[in-house]
Amino acid sequence: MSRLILALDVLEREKALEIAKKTAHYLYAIKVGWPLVMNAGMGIVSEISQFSKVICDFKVADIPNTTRLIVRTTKKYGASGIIVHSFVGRDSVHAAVEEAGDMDVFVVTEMSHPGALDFMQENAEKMVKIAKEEGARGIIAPATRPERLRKIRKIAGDLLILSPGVGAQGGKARDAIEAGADYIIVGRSIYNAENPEKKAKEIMEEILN
Ligand code: OMP
Repeated sequence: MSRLILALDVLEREKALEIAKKTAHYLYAIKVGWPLVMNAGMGIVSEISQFSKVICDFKVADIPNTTRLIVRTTKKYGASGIIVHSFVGRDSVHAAVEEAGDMDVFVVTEMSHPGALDFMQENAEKMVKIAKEEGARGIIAPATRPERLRKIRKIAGDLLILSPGVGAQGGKARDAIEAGADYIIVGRSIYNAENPEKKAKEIMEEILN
């Protein structure tokens, strides 16, 4: 099975559907976030869900009640997973997992961009602990810092690790897999490629085993 997740951060519904349909058979899932949903509406989640798992990257960072409402709505549109922040605290992650039921919850830990060093890195291990103890399905951890990924893998237990930052942000898919990532998240390198289908196939094969 593929270990590649496409971050479908394009702004037009038609383009999104075209790329999604051409690449889906090389992917584990398609990640849809604010850029696409704000332009195409939540209906795009249901449309893509007809032929692929959809993980909604809403990076929810709110009080438990608002978190519940967002998670419930995301589920209603057919998503198979949702990404939430953990820096807001354990109670919000707890609410997300409880409300999600059989939908997967992925918790952001240390992010892939340089700004993650300002606040997130020093708290990453606490965030992993919260994700684990609250029963999340997995976490997000950086492909741009394989040494951090390795450390996070050691404490993550059964949590799946989804790792963004490959390609446009400088990370290497193979390095992230070797450091313990279960799935690689790739956006621009695929959707901006001249042939997104070919690019998805290449990366899928690179991280197959
Ligand atoms: P590219 O940099 O274009 O490959 O896209 C990466 C995707 O992963 C984007 O959708 C980001 O919003 C997302 N992402 C990160 O890049 N870094 C993180 O730490 C977390 C995420 C995420 O939660 O998916």
